[in-house]
Amino acid sequence: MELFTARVCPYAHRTRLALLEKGVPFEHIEEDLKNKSERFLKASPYGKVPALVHNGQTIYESPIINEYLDETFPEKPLMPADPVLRAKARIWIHYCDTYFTSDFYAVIQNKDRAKDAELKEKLNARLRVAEEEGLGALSGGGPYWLGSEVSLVDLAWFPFFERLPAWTHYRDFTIPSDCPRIAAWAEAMAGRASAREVANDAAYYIEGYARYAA
Ligand SMILES: N[C@@H](CCC(=O)N[C@@H](CS)C(=O)NCC(=O)O)C(=O)O
Repeated sequence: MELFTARVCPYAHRTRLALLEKGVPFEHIEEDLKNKSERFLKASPYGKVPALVHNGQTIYESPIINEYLDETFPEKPLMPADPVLRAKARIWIHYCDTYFTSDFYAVIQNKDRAKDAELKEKLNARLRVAEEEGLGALSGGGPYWLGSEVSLVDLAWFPFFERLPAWTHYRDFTIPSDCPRIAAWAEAMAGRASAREVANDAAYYIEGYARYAA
């Protein structure tokens, strides 16, 4: 199994986390996204990481790769067995990709300082929904999104929180104080062996996002 990935990419981190959590061995291919290899472009029709090659098949798009891995390697499941909970898990992964990420990147990419407060408040509102309707409804005693077991929901969200030091550095953005469940969740996730293995330090992200934030 080959995984095309990039250290900077939160979506690629999702798949590295899933493979590590499941204990599935893989060949890690670090791709230079500014100078993409022929091999990568053959495996990734959109030219994006992550892309997985397994048994001669190419699978791409991080939520789809992660579900493929969970179904192909059913030991240590990362999705709940109950269909309703599976649907809820997908709803929160979809919320992350459809609503949260666009407002998250809008904060760091904004060039008009007069709009910073408004954009940060929009992002806070997204997080409050996740706090109440996501973790509040599903995590019980936690510490993970769906309770005591880590799931693909956690792996979908956490890579953005690992990058938070850059948002704090450039935009003074932190997890709002009325989202204590998210704060505790992010801490629990950061402590997992998988997260520690893929982690980059704050300085790496601060430098990496400088161009976005300028
Ligand atoms: N929806 C995709 C997003 C992946 C993505 O945006 N990857 C970025 C890096 S973070 C990429 O490969 N960009 C290269 C390019 O667009 O040329 C997923 O979930 O896998």
